[in-house]
Amino acid sequence: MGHIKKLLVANRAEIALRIMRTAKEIGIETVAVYSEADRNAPHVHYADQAFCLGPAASAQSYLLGDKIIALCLEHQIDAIHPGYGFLSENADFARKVAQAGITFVGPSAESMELMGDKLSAKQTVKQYDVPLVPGLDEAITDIELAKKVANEIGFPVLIKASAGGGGKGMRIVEEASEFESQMARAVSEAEKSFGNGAVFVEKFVGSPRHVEIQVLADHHGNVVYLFERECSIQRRHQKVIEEAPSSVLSEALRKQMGEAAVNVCKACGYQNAGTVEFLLDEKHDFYFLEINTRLQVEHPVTEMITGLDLVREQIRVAEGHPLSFRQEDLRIHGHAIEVRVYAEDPANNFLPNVGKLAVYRRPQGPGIRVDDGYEEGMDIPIYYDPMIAKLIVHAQDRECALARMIRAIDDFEIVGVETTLGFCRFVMGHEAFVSGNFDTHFVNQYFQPASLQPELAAEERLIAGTLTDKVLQESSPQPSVTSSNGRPSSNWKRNRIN
Ligand code: MV4
Repeated sequence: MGHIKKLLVANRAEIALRIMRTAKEIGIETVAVYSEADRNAPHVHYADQAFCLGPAASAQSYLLGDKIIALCLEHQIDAIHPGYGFLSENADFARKVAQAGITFVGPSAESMELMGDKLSAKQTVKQYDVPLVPGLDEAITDIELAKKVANEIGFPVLIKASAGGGGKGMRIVEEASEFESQMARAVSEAEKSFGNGAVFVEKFVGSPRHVEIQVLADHHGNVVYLFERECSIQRRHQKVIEEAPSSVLSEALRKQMGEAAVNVCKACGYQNAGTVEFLLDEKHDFYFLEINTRLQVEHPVTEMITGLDLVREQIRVAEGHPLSFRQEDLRIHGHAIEVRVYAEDPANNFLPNVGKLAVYRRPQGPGIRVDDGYEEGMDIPIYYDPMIAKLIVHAQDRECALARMIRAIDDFEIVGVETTLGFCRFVMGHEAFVSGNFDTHFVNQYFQPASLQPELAAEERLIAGTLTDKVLQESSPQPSVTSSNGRPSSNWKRNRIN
């Protein structure tokens, strides 16, 4: 706590840059850390000072908490921002940072621990009137009792690992006869993956939406919610598209969910920025799932609709300032959508497709924000998450935001690696997404690799345009490269000209 003069960002790529930009704006000196693979990365050049942590592998670089703390002590660095991933949700690291007298820009080790365990999280929030999925909030020890509960709530049920989260360690049980065998598998998986075999049982919510609430809590007991993000468009628990606000929340439901999220924070003594995840079912009943005790990848959509800088708020809270606004001061302004641009091949089961960014041109113009960590000519390293960029748009309403996102995707030129841009373009044009009528099954339900080639159909409809196109091509020949949106870039432009 106390004024921060020099901040180390224990992360890389876009989020490291994102955090350092705000730090510079508020007059804080910035320190980068990097691995040998990131020697020439933009986040290293951008910082006032930079230190190499070690070889490329995360375990030998970005995960070396003790080395990072030692650097802080040696170089008069008074705070650490962990970003997301890496050390961001490691309670032991947060504790050691605090014990070394360094400010951790995030929640306390205690609330991380309490909420990291799903059973203790459920037990913690249930006294605060937070709706929970029907089921047990204790580890199953008596299998007969667990079966009785499962029969009461009705099949299918879900067995979840208490130490799991983010979709890890879940098993669906369709009928009573499978209960024991699925339970045995769940326990052994949980022991193997987390070193903790505790599992519990919940009603299976079949077609949920994933709606999460951004919260901000200071060290003086003030907690506010910064509204919701709709994150149902995901693939194997990896979000691909996020938006704010959700097109299905009424004002009343938004307030209910927001207040439930605030109660989750109060229950665990939460401080700093956090995200409370809920499942929202078809009847629009909502259930608390977990709290993510970090700044999230998708935080920009919340920044766009609230006008706040979440990193600035995080730093101010960590310095001990009270929040400078109340719940009543907050309003939703317009609509924001984010798509994640990964170096993955959507035509090939989203396999990582790392390589050199031979061409890299960002879209520009009103209401467009690109958070990225690479430049043209750079290699995307194989060692880390293959996200290249986040493309965020903001507009007056959802329809305008959608149109703006389509324009921005079309203007984004990436050559050299396959990316998820074409997939995102497909989602933006899909009737279910456009209407807002979708859930977490969207990708499995609607996406096939063939969805990436709509220009075949478009071409037939655009016979009239072919002549114009010929003229265009003759007067200014276009290279016939395939851009990352999965379509020949010349076709892409032709479709837009017509
Ligand atoms: C569930 C569920 C259905 N019923 N719990 C996946 C991530 C983890 N945070 C919890 N998850 C789920 N929990 C009950 N009782 C369905 C999911 C789920 C899911 C949740 C949010 C976003 C995407 C998802 C994809 C598959 C399953």
